Amino acid sequence: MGGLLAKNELSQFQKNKFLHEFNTFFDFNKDGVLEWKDLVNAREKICELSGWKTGTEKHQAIEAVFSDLWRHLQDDGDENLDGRITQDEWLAMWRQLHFHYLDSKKEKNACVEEVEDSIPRWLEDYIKYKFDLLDRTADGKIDVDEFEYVMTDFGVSPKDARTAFLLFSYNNETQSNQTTIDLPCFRKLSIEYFRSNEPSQLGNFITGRLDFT
Ligand SMILES: [Ca+2]
Ligand SMILES: [Ca+2]
Ligand SMILES: [Ca+2]
Repeated sequence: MGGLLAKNELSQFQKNKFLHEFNTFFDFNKDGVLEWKDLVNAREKICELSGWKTGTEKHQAIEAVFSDLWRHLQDDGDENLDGRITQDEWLAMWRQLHFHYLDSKKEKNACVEEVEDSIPRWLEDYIKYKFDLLDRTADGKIDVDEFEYVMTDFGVSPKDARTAFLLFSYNNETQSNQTTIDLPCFRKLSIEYFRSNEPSQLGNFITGRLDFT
């Protein structure tokens, strides 16, 4: 029985990916806890990077995205309701999603494609937000220069960012031009990042880090 539970648990490899996401893209003041002010800092940094001034349509749109994101994170992640999401609470939230995913797969008559494609609303919005953040020219595609530009701003080395992009855009069958990534492809790779326990999967490189083992 213990063996069965352990089999379903998040692996260290998966935990490393979730913690990397937490530390790089959420916990802005690097104090190990996620709070509303981290999201405000992230939001303002992005507005500054993009030249979106307070009161403009773009600024208001991203305010709404971040408010929604925080509400969902609190609902799903803040177990003791103190307005702070610790790393343990963060991992517990992903563990719940992981268990839910494994349960759905076991359900009778489960449609495999639907299960693989199903993620919570907030994660859907978050992936879209990240895509928009990376797509600096707003043409619906991410290229290697855009990826490097944004990732280095989040502390990734230019070399790692470029290598990661070349890896995850490699052999991308959904694109005619293999040097760019569109939203459906980015979404698929992101789901792989949040779900896969297989180090060779291309989605693992979507945050610009090359090794989580
Ligand atoms: Ca923090
Ligand atoms: Ca908490
Ligand atoms: Ca672009």
